[in-house]
Amino acid sequence: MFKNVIVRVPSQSISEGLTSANEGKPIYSKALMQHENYVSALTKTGVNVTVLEPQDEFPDACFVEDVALCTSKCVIITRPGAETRRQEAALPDMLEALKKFYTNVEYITEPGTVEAGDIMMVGDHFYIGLSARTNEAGAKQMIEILEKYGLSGQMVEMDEMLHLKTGLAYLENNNLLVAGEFKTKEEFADFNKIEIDLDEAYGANCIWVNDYVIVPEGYPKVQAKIEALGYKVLVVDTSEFRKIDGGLSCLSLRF
Ligand code: CIR
Repeated sequence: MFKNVIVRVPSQSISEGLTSANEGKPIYSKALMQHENYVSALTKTGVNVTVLEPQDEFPDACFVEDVALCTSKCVIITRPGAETRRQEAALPDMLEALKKFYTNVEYITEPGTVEAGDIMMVGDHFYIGLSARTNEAGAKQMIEILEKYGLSGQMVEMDEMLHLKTGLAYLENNNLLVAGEFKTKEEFADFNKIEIDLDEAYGANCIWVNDYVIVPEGYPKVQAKIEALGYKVLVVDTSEFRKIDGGLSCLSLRF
């Protein structure tokens, strides 16, 4: 079960966020409303939500998932691979918030780069995607830190997606949503795989929070598959975050 969540309110500069999508710029007022709805959905799952202030200097800073890996034993502050995002991991309000919950604070250091959107937690084991943002040096450091605390990790090669969790979501009870390149990966062969069709691939970025699954609005096939597994579903519109390659998981740290 998760007790705590940290989010950051989007800033007006969100229109300048990094993107590979061709869907136009996020509309700030809409992004703010969608973020509020996201926080309301999280609150329904019973977690305490810490809400950090927007950071206009960092257009992608609302995607807090990338700057830290929160485990049951320690928090690991990452070193984002995207240069425009690197300093997000050092923002004082984030460090202060994390230190309220964690006494063990570790750091990824140069030449390592990691964005924690590339890391999927399954119990005490962590799958680490090697992406354009997370390199092998960073993944190695991450695994060493995890092992120091009795946890474990393994690397996963990736070719297509921005982040590992762009195309994977672990819903507990061995259930794993898989899209695109992850459908055939050997590493995930023993999971109960729920395959997501290409036309709803974005919908694979759901989050499990305390027996609820939060699903993005507009992906009816994904939603139906999750409901069929017996989960309580909460739906949140993420259209403005999608325009800059962001989704439900990226918008929070859950621990
Ligand atoms: C970026 O390119 O870094 C942001 N525009 C989107 C980050 C999404 N984060 C995630 O998937 N964990």
